[in-house]
Amino acid sequence: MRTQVGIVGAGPAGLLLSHLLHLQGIESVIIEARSRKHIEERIRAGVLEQGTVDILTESGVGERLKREGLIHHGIELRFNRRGHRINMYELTGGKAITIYAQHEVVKDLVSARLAAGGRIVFEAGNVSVQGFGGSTPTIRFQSDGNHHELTCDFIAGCDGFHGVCRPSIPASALTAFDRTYPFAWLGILAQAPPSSDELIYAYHERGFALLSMRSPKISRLYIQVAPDENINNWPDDRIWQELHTRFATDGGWKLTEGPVIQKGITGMRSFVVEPMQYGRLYLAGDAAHIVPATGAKGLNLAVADVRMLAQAFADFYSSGRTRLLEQYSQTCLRRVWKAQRFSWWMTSMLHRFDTDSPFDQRRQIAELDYLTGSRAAMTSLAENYVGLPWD
Ligand code: RFL
Ligand code: PHB
Repeated sequence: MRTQVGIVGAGPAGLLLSHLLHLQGIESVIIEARSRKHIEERIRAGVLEQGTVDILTESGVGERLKREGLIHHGIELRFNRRGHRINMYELTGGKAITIYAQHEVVKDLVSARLAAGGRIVFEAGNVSVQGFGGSTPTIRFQSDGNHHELTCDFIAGCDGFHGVCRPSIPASALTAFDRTYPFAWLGILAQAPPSSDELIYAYHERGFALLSMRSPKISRLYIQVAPDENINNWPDDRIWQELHTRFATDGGWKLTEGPVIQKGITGMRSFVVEPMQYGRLYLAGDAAHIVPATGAKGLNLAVADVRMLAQAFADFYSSGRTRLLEQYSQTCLRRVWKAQRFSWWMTSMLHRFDTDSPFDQRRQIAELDYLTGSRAAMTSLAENYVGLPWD
């Protein structure tokens, strides 16, 4: 088998890259370890930056997003039992975020690729990448009980944080930057109408809590828990009780409960590998970097990477120029590090750290108090949250 760009992983990064390449007349094949059902049901992110919405729309996969996505102009920060709205729309000159689940983006992209005759190999076994240090990049995998070899001009490693592409690069060629946080998030999906029209990020002495949503009927809620927490210690009643406590206001705000339809625990980590390229292997999305979820940046960074990568491949195939490919890593990393900084800052400001002294806790409250009272500070949060301009 042969193609121009071999893509490992059918997450948002791999699927969107394949779609954008197709629009430029460039052929690709996606090799995915899991089933179509699995990737289309995996509960993950929900916040799309304005630029992410724009690229999905402009590339022709935004029809359902436009119909079903919930546009939000603001978010709320809640602390000391009071809410403070940040009007992002006004502060950024008319930018917003859209709530639309990541697995819906994945469904839209899978169906667009298949409708256009795109090739996605699902449930591929023993995927490995070779030859990218020289001129014959190859992806080997098993499918339907047979061994296959896909030769390509380039490989795009879009296989997420636990994929095979990054570890296949000689360790001496990469530098990793890593930070783990001393807490995790316990997240639920509940069949309950969202108790607020907009997202609420809450700082509380018992820990952070977040109210988000997926539709007018489904709430998505998170609480900060210990990093090694066992989900079996959290029956639904205990989760609701904790949510009521952390979101409580003096104004008597009410949290609506409903049946919990999914729950899970997610670790919080910052990670970047540099450079995001080795020979003819290009890393994109979570394969190259992950952020703690507080800034809602992971999916959006994956989209920003493949937007750049698709442009660089298009330039190479149309003109033979390699300049954009050579600059790919450097260009992406500037945005990646700004998103890392923002995600780290939101995480540090809003969570309780066991090691914090009473001084640190007073400082956190002062930071929230300053932020919600200063137009300059709110503008800084808003422009990062809706997404910084493309380079
Ligand atoms: P993905 O989505 O992990 O896709 C990688 C794909 O590669 C496949 N794969 C392999 N395929 C072949 N061979 C192998 N050896 C393979 N190993 C893995 C996997 O099966 C998978 O299909 O990476 P991608 O495309 O880079 O996308 C990144 C995003 O998924 C991620 O950054 C976000 O979900 C992070 N995130 C959020 N991001 C946001 O922008 N906004 C949010 O609101 C937000 N909330 C979240 C989040 C992540 C969360 N979790 C569960 C980690 C909330 C949560 C709870
Ligand atoms: C979500 O809706 O899953 C979500 C929203 C905002 C975040 C993280 C996750 O910061």
